[in-house]
Amino acid sequence: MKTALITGATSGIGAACAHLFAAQGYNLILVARREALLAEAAVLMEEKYAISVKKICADVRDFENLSYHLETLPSQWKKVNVLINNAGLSQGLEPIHKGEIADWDTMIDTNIKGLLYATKIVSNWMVTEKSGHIINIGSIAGKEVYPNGNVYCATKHAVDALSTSMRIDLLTHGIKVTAIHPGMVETEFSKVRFKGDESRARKVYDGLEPLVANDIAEAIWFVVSRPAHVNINDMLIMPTAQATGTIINRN
Ligand code: NDP
Ligand code: 8X3
Repeated sequence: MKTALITGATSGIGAACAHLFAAQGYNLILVARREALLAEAAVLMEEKYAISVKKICADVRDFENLSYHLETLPSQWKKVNVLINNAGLSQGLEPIHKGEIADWDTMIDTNIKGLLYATKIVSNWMVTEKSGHIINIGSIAGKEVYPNGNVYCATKHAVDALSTSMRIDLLTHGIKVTAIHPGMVETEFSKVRFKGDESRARKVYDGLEPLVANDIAEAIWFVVSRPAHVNINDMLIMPTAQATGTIINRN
């Protein structure tokens, strides 16, 4: 049986990937901070799909803790076939001179450093196995910048750059690296960006049909299920109603 490690598995794109990979018979290592949601997902998936789940209740920003949890897994769990670096968030949407330092730190620490921490640990295991596939969740915000997106866009541009770097560094180790860049996906993303302001979050999707998390999970599954000699480097996936980060056809 194959194993996928998914960061940010308690909601949105990560949760949808967990379901889809479980349905394909993968055992799962699920990483996130909300313990109750992790436990609920693990029970549901083990019962529904007859697979095994390891829950890692950890913050990807804390390398020591993440490393402790992952490195103390039984050795059979370290044969990870697919790493989905999905944990990430935006905090705030303000012009640069009004941005909150705490928000910037959270985004940089989660979206860049957290992704690097999980990659450092798991890519070492993949190098030992001489195989593996790393999927990094970037964004349209990693391909272009939009007003007030500043630091979030910068973190996703970093994910784009790191994906290419990883592909180069891991080339001779038989490890594939793919960056998936979604446009607007209706998840908890906007609620988190606007710090629980649900009505502001809902307005983001007013008058258009956004992507849903499963659209992205299905694209990831397509990427992962290609033959061994095929790698999809990069995928930009948008709602039909969204042409660029800012040009949106609203009813
Ligand atoms: P959600 O808010 O629905 O999910 C984010 C997930 O990340 C949650 O499971 C959350 O779990 C986890 N997470 C956040 N911070 C941490 C942390 N420090 N440590 C561990 N886990 C963490 O958002 P999405 O599903 O939309 O976002 C997933 C990824 O997709 C992100 O990288 C985001 O930037 C990217 N993206 C989203 C788009 C969108 O429009 N929604 C578009 C383009 C990219 P918990 O709180 O339990 O830790
Ligand atoms: C999330 C998509 O355009 O809201 O990465 O930044 S966007």
